[in-house]
Amino acid sequence: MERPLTKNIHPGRPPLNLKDYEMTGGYSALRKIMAGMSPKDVQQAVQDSNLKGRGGAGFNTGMKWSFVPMDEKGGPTKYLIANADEMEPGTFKDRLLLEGNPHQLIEGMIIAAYAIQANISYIFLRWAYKAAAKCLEESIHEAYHAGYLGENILGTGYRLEMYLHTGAGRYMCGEETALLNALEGKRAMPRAKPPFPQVSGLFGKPTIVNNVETLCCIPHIINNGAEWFKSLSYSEDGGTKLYGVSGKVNKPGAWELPMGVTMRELIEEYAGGMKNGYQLKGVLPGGASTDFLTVQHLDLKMDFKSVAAAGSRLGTGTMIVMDDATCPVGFVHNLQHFFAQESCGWCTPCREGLPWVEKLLLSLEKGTGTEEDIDLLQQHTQWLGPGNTFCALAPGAMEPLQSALKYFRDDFDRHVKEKKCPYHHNHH
Ligand code: L3W
Repeated sequence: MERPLTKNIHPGRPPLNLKDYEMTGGYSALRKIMAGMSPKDVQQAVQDSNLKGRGGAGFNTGMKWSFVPMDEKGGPTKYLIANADEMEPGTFKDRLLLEGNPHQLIEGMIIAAYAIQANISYIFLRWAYKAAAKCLEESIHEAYHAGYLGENILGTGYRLEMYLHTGAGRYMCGEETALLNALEGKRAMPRAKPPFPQVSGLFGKPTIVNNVETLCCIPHIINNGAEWFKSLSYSEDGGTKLYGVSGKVNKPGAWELPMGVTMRELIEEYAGGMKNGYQLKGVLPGGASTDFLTVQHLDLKMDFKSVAAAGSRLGTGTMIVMDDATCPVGFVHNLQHFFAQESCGWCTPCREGLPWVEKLLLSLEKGTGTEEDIDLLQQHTQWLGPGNTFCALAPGAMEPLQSALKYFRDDFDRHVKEKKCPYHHNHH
C-alpha cells in the first residue's frame, strides 16, 4: 500500500529538513516542471488526477485552478494560499503534514503557484500550531537559501515569495473568504461568493486557497502522473486520504490510506475497535460539521460521493466516534457551544440562532426542556440551513444536530419525559 504523503513522516522524530527531504526525492517535481512543463501542463495533470480538495468540501482542485485568469503578458498580481487553519473539531491531519514534512507542503505550494502564475504565497496557520510555525519558518528560510523560492527560481526567471501568517485563533478564519479578510488585516468575516476568490480574492486579485493536504498531493502527482494517483484510490476520487479516528477507541490516530476504505476498516482495524465496555452509537465522519452516521453505515466507503449518498459528508475525513455511554444531547450541546462561540456575528441567523440552539440543548440536558423545545431545535436546522446564512458555519453546525434528531430522537424525548439526563455522568 503506497503512502506518498506520509511515508517519510515518523511521529516523534523531528521534521525532515531540506537535506532529508531532497534525499527522499524532494523538489524533484519542482525541477521537473521547471525543466519543461507549462503552467497549463501542470493544471492539466492535476485536473486529470481527479484530486478533490481535502479541506472538507471536496471541490475538484484542477477545476478550481482553471478559473484563474491566465494572461500571456504576465497579468495582474495573483496569490496562492495554503489554508493551514486546521480548527475543525476532531481534525488533526494537516498538523501531521506540517510538523512532519514541511518542505512537502512548500514544494506543493511552489508548483501550485507556478500553475496559476502567482508570485506571492502565504501559509495561513492555526494560531495554536506553535511547533508547526517554528518548522515552517525554518523550512521557508531553507527553501529561499536553496533557490527554490525568491527571484529566478532554478534559473527560470520565475519568482515566488512565501510568507507565514499565523491566525488569531478563530475557527472562522478557516473559511476561505474570512481568511482573505484576516490576511488583509480586516475583521475575519466572510465575503459574498460569487465572485469566487479565483477571480477576485486577496486585495481583489485572483487567488487560490487550497488545504494543506491537497497541496501536499501535488508533488506526487507531478512525479508519478495522474493515472498513478488515480490508481491509489478505491473510488473515483483520486489518491490517498489522511483519515483519523477519535473517541472511545483503542488506538485513536490518523493514517494515510487509499481513498474509499470503509468506516469498518478504519474503526475496527486501524483504530483497534471500541474500548472494552463501549458500543459504537454514532459517527461524525469528517469533523463536527458533518451529519451523524450509525452502525448501519459501517461498510460505507469513505469517499466524497459514497458518504454524501449516505446523507452526510466526508468533510475532513477525521471521524469522531460517539459511544453508547455518551449522551447524544450533551454531545451535540458541546458542539453547539463551540459553534455559537465561533460565530463571527456577521449574519443574523448564525449570530442569534446558534446561542438559542445551545440554550435549548442545555435546558434539555438539565431536565427543564419541553417537547416544544425539540420542535424548535428541529426548526432551527432549517432556519440556519444552507442558503439562509452568509457562509457554511451555521449550516455545518446544523448537520450533527439534524442527524442526532433523526437517529437519536428517543434520547431527546427521554430528557423531557424523565426531566433529567438519562446518562449517568458529568456534562459540560
Ligand atoms: C468557483 C464555483 N469555485 C465552490 C470553490 C470555493 C472553495 C471550494 C469549496 O467550505 C466545507 C464546509 C465546511 N465556482 C465554486 C467554486 N468553489 N463552488 O470550491 O467551496 P464550498 O462552497 O463547497 O465550501 P466552503 O465554504 O469552502 C468548506 C466543511 O468544509 N468543513 C470544515 C472544515 C474545516 C477544516 C479545518 O479546520 N481545516 O477543514 C468540514 O466538513 O463545513 O462545508 O474554494 O471557492 N461555483
